[in-house]
Amino acid sequence: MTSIVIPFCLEDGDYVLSFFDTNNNSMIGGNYKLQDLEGNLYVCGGLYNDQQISTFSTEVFNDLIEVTFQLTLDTYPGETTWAIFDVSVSPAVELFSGGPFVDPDDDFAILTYNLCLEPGSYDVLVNDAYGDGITDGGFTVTVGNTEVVNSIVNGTGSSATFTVD
Ligand SMILES: [Ca+2]
Ligand SMILES: [Ca+2]
Repeated sequence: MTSIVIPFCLEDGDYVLSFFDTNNNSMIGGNYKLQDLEGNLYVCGGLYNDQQISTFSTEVFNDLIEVTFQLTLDTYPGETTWAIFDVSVSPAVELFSGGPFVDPDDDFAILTYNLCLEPGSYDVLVNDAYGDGITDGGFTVTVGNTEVVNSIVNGTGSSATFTVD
């Protein structure tokens, strides 16, 4: 994996940062962040479909926490789909989703997705279309440096709730 750092100066103001993905499958394993010299985050992300457009102001720090979702597949990746929901609001809002994956290309793949979330409560749901779970697979969620979810996937699917603060 290659990391690229692009330093630049901005006048105070409002800006838009856009990322596009021509394959419609986001940055699997990758991420981006825009921060100042003190490490304050303005924008971060990495998980999206065809594009991710973020607005930010140089005068307001966004309250964002880096979160990693990791999914381990088995030899039937075509059965697996997943989604992450914001459950701080009612009704819950689906933020991100993925799958089904490609058999056999994604057999036993370990997929890492980096996302940035505001403080709140979130649900992660991993479904299995055949109804027999993911053999020796599962998922984890890490908030900052702390693993807050480590789950197998049983039957038609498993879910877990986690808090970002
Ligand atoms: Ca297979
Ligand atoms: Ca299965």
